Amino acid sequence: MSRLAALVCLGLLAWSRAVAASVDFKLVDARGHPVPDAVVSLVPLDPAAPATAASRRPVEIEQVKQEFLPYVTPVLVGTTVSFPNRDTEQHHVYSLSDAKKFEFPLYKPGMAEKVVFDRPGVVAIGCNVHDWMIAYVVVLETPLFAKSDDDGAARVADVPPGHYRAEVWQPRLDKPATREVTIAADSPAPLAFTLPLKRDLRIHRPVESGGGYK
Ligand SMILES: [Cu+2]
Repeated sequence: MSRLAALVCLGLLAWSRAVAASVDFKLVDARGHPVPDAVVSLVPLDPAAPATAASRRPVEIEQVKQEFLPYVTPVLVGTTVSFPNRDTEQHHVYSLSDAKKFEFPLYKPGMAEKVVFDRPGVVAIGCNVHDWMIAYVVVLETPLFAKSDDDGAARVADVPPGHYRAEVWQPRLDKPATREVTIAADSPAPLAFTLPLKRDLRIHRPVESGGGYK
């Protein structure tokens, strides 16, 4: 590549970074309470959507105090997830989901099997020994995603301007909430969603067991 071409490429790269926007999501339930553990994503609708840096860095879902941590993990399709057992006892980790079926029977402390999530979809993971243990891996085809925090806030960074379908997935939604949005180069207004959540059907564990969740 000539020096001039290289300079032009660098210039274009800097320009595309400069015009990329951060898109904030603000999620509440029907009573106005913030919704954590939701996966938000932006699916490009333009025919020639600009390529974005894909994030396939390795991800962990550990077992600690007879819980999976984290509860919800969004990943780009093709990501490897390891499942380290950092507990003092054996688990039996499994998924029956279409997007990825797997099973680690007799899963002893110190083991750390890996799974490549190579198909899009939601994968529910359980433990045959401890019925309350549950985790979700949300496998996405777009690298533009984030997970909401305790304030119901999620930020997707480095979004090239364009036309997108904004999607929100949460374990207590019957189906993802979606909306078409146009992202401009300047700071867009936050995308506010009111989510019709179902009851939380997770099994609540006694506090003295040391586990549980809010
Ligand atoms: Cu278990």
